Amino acid sequence: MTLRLHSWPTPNGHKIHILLEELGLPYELVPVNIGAGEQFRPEFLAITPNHRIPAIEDDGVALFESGAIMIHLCEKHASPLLPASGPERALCLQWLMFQMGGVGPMFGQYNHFAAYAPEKIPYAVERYGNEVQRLHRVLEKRLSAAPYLAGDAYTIADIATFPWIRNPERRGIDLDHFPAVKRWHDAIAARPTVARGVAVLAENQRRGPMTEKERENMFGATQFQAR
Ligand SMILES: N[C@@H](CCC(=O)N[C@@H](CS)C(=O)NCC(=O)O)C(=O)O
Repeated sequence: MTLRLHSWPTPNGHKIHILLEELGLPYELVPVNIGAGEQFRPEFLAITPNHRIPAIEDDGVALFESGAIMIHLCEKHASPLLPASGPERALCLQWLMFQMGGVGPMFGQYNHFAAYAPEKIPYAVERYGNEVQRLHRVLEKRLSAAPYLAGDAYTIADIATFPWIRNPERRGIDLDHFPAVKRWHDAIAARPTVARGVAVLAENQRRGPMTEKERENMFGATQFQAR
């Protein structure tokens, strides 16, 4: 049965678009327009009660959370993008969790308060802006010591983190101040598989200010309705 991927062109979606290109796996793409509220459709809620992309259906298994999806796909296809054992695997999972628990949520909150919040709350912008800077410094330290996050090899830890480092200007980051992160970013961006991954659904990428309807779906009562 063909793998089905429910996704949209956001950093969390791009992780899986890139991984599937790296694995060379065919898949059926089901776009979920999160600005239009398609994440609340019953058929999507049946796959993920968390109503967020990405999610997959694979051989009768429905999975959400991009990190779990990446681990599942690499284990199923015996991919070295998740080292099979030993310290390489532990380090890969460590940096994957650093992305899932740190980079993603903190950068997301920064975007929200800097770009989308209806009122400017300086404390929130400053707090998450500081976290964005701090997390870049952690990455800089690691990538000054090793070519990739888990060590010598490119892994899903890099794939998960890369989409959050693209477009650094959106987070007030100048990668010239983080030369090791820049070297790592440029090496990953040059991979044809990555270029193909970030091109998936690119024509739907949101540009310009949010409409009232998008704002309502993402941040309003619709988002927080009990389901
Ligand atoms: N921890 C989740 C985060 C997923 C997530 O936040 N997805 C966003 C797009 S990047 C989404 O679907 N948002 C829809 C909404 O907030 O309703 C993962 O890594 O899969």
